[in-house]
Formats: sequence, structure tokens, C-alpha cells
Amino acid sequence: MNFIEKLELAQHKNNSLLCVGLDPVLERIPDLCRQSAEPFFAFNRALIDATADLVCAYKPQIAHYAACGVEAELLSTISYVRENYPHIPVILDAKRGDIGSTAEKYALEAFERYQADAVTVNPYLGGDSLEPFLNYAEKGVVILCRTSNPGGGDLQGLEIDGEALYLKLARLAATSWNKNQNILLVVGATWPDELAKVRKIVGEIPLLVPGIGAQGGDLEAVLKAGLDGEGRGLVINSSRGIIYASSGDDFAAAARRASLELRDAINVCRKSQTV
Ligand code: OMP
Repeated sequence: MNFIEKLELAQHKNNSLLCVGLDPVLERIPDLCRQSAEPFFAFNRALIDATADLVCAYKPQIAHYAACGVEAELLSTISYVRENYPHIPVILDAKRGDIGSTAEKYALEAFERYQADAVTVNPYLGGDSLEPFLNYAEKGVVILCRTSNPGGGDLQGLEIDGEALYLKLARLAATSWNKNQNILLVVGATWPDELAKVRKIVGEIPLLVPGIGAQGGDLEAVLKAGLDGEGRGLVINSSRGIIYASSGDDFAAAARRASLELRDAINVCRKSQTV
């Protein structure tokens, strides 16, 4: 089973397009977990146990671990999902990208060391820099297309022969780069108009959409712009909006409530758009 099939199965099983981003910051980890010898892992484990029936994926962001030297706790987190919820895919958010020989090492890092099901990559170095990732046919390669940040358009929006760079990229991703049918694209929830344009170009390629919650993306606009013809095709990420729903020791129950609310809000919009 390849990544996209695994993702679709998880979406179906949990009736969910929600991805919870596991981006822990030590100062914000509640006391209960901070007392543990592995506070990042303890925090994540509780969040995962509280939400595993509500999500279609988890997305740990690597800098949140590497910056503190706790890669071992990232490894434990991914292993925990694999062992306890093997049907839920893990997207390692690493935004890698480099010349081929180095990209090979980054692909090894994501897929062999961390055993992630998918990884986010930066396409700025071009097609050959993506090949080492794309060659893992069973894994997902999530390519930055139109990022959620305020300056995302500075380069991605530059027009070449009358078409914005991110749209040219979407075209490449949907055709010559996608030999193994394992590409997904990132389009920020903060840019629903751009999301609609990408959807038009890429057909049913799944889109990872961060920017709901803390970054203020408009959920309804995102779903209207981004769902495919069958009311699917989106992975809607929220990190801080879920994992810090409470700063107290009730954080896991609060994360569950926030996940349930967001999953159901997504499903209400999906339903109204597909009937
Ligand atoms: P929250 O804003 O807390 O929901 O976190 C968003 C997460 O998505 C962070 O881990 C970001 O690094 C990531 N992200 C974006 O916010 N914008 C993008 O355009 C792309 C990503 C990503 O690739 O996941």
C-alpha cells in the first residue's frame, strides 16, 4: 500500500481530513509531562492517545525536536504511532531540499531513520533534488507549493510568461515529477483563491493545508476551494490550535475536544458541498 492509499484509508476509517501537528515547545508543555524524563514524548503520547480516532495523519515538525537535541523523542513519537495506531500515517515536516547526493541522505533520514510515511520537501532546487525522495514509491512526498506565511507570495507568486511560479510548480508536480503517483502539495489555508487555482491544475492530487487555527485560515473558504469532486483530497493541519487547547494538565482532553470540533466542522462543510 502506498502513502496516498494509507492516507485515504485513515480518512475513511476516522471520517476525518484532520491532521494534528505535533510541534511541542518545552515552555508550553504542561507540568504533568515536564516532570517526565522525556517531556516531548510524554506530551505527544498523551495527545496521540486522545486523538487517534479523530485524525487522518500526524505531522511532527522536526525543528521543534532538533533545536532542543531531542530527536530521540521524535523517533519515539513516530514509533509510538507505528506500533499503536499503524493505520495512521505520519508526515515528517522537515522541508528538505538539496543537490541529489545530499537529498539522498535527507530521504534516508526521513524514511529509514525516522520511518516516516511522508516528508515535506522544498522544491527550490528543482526536479533532480526531489528524485531521491520520489524514488521511494511507497512513501509520500509533500512538496511546498504556495506556503501559508505572509511572504509566501514573494517568490512563489512571481509571474513567468504570465503564470505564477507556484502554478508552474503545480503543473510539474501533477505531470512529469509524479511518475510514482506519490506527490502531495502544500497550499496554505491563508490563500483560498490560490488553493482553488492549484486544485484546478492538479486534479485529485491530495493537498496538505496548514494555517487553520493559529494562523487564522478560513475553514469554509478552504474547503470550498480545495475539496476534490468526491469531497476529499485535503489534509487540513492544525498544530498549536489543538495541542495547546489547554495549558493545564487537562491538555489531552482539551486537544480531543478541539480535534472533534474541527473534524466535525470540516465534515459539515464537506457534506453541504457534496449533496
Ligand atoms: P500552526 O500554525 O500552529 O497550526 O502550525 C502550522 C504547522 O504547519 C507548522 O508546523 C508549520 O511549520 C507548518 N506549515 C505552515 O504553517 N505553513 C506552510 O506553508 C507549510 C507548513 C508545512 O509544510 O507543514
